[in-house]
Amino acid sequence: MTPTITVFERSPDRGKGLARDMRVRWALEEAGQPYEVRLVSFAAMKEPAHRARHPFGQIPTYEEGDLVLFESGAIVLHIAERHAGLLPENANARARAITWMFAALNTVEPPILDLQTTKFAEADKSWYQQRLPLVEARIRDRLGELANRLGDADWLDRAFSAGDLMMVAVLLRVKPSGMLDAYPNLSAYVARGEARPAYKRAFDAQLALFTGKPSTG
Ligand code: GTB
Repeated sequence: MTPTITVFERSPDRGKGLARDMRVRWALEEAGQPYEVRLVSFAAMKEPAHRARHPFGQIPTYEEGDLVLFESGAIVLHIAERHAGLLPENANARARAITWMFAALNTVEPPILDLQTTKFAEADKSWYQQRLPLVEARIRDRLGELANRLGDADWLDRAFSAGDLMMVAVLLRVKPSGMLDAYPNLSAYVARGEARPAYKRAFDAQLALFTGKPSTG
């Protein structure tokens, strides 16, 4: 059964792939699974019909027959568990890949989100200039630790997995700030993710909503 995902009708990033449907699209592309897209406006997201899919009135969601999921991490894990290509067969390696998914979402993404909140919602506050370097320092701590662990490896635990997909998706959110540039191995890691054909297909599909040009993937 072809799943349907919800995405922004008009993403504020104008198709730069920063909204969280991108990670779901990428996982579906890695798994070779076709999908349908339902576009939702900011207003429609808060209506009962969408809240039945997503209690917090957000995107992305995932519908497959009777199954309705929200939370990008849960959706990517669902896809990875049901299709080959995103989780290793070996039980311990699989558990480690899932650990990296959680690390991306629970340890690396929160300070990155904090920076975005600080810049977009707190820039007019009297304490903004004091707070900004503290938030940036917390990101640098995490990036430094992650860079040390990755070293000169291509991926976090040998072969590419859903753990890398999620980590690259999270790091892409900090890339526009320029903070990644201080960690050449992380920049190269993100570039490896972006170079994957499945990533490119997912990126082109979401960008096509802005350009009006159909994606060619
Ligand atoms: N924990 C949830 C998940 O991982 O699925 C978080 C979902 C979430 O934050 N969704 C956002 C949303 O629906 C879109 S991704 N926001 C609308 C609302 O809350 O009313 C966050 C996002 C939005 C826009 C950009 N951008 O334009 O660059 C990047 C990321």
